[in-house]
Amino acid sequence: MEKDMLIDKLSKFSVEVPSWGFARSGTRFHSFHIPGEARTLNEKIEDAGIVAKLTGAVSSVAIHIPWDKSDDYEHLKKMAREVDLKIGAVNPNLFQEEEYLFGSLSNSDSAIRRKAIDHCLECIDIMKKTDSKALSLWLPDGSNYPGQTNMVKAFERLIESLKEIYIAMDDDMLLLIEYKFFEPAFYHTVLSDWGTAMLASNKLGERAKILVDLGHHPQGTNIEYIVGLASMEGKLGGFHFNSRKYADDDLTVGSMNPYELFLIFVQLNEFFDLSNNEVSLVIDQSHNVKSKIKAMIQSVTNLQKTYARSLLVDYEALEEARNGNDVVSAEEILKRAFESDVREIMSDMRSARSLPENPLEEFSRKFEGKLISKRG
Ligand SMILES: [Mn+2]
Repeated sequence: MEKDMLIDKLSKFSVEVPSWGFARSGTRFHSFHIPGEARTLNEKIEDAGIVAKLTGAVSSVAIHIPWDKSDDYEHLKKMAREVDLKIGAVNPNLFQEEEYLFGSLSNSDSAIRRKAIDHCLECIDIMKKTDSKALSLWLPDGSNYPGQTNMVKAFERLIESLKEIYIAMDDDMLLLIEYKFFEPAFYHTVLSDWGTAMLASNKLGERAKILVDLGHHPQGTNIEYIVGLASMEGKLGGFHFNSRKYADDDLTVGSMNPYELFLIFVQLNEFFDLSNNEVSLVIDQSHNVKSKIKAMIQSVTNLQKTYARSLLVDYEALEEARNGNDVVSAEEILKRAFESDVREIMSDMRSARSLPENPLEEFSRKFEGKLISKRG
């Protein structure tokens, strides 16, 4: 690809950041205070705005209800607009109420299913008020012991619940169905893998698609293959980008497995123009030990660099090598792009757009001290 075109595509590339990535969060053990972290919804939007301003590659911020519930969504939209952001996906929270001990949308108790459905309907109402176009659903439902739940009936109850939610959505809204193979349930999870998520989305309709979270698969899963097949079916709705070594670690994007991330981008480029926002690319991470904003800047810039490297792949030559069963050439074509130094391209893209040369340093210099002294 010509350098000008590469810079143009990289300039248009943007991702969505999660409001929850800026606030206190942690593991099941303890949530530690990180100096300068956001305490309110306003501060989360402010922080997303800082990452957007420094990287030039954030278009929207995802919210979680009820964590980000507001009594004035016009004000929320306005706050986002002031930092050049839109409200992205609305995420219902179906895992923090006492009643959900034995599940939410798939619970055998119809009154509890009703409560969970109503919560999702409330989220759709918030989407209408904030111009959000995606309801991003992750379901904790499952069981811990064999025999505890009739697994097939639980899936059927989930579909019945989802149908009511799907019908309530506008024609230009998407339902993104996330899956995860275990946790919080340890024996079975209702939406455990891309097969169950795809089955659910097929039963609902075209506006229901699957969402791939990089931390939600068993070790060794070939995620890029899932991405390819879901794309082929027109069912790839979006991503939750993060990184992991063991399970759902929610680490900074690209920190553990940069080659896997690159291969996912290569697969995406074969179906989409990512500079055109054709797929919802959302970061989903939470940090115990890093500055929240710095971690987010790292993730955004790692995604930009990975995207740049993936554009350097010679896709025609790759296809030719594949067709000729030239295994070594095919692999070398990928490796050559992956090992490319994209610092100069990044630097040219930033200077063309008057962005800081080093977003992390700029944050330390201009923002970090002020935020810590204001927020503690
Ligand atoms: Mn996720």
